[in-house]
Amino acid sequence: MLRASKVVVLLFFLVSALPLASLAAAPQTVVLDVPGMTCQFCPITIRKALEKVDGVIEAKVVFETKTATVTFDPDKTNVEALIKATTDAGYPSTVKKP
Ligand SMILES: [Cu+2]
Repeated sequence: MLRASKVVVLLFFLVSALPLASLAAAPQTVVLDVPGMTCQFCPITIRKALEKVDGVIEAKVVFETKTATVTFDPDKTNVEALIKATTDAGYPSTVKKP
């Protein structure tokens, strides 16, 4: 009886620890300045390039402000990789200064 309850407690700890472990990699968001956009179709090219990067959760590219707002998993990718992706697509970018 005592041993069985210990197993239950142990299982409870294991199960409750799992969501905490996945929370450790909280998504990050970065805003990139992409000054090379020249028309309404440039954002589509840039968005597709960013979404190809493993770890990118969401990319919003706005022509009017010439910015790309990217949400990504910091365990899988980083800002340097995002900048490389837009640059390789023909649109060099930099981290937007607040
Ligand atoms: Cu264009």
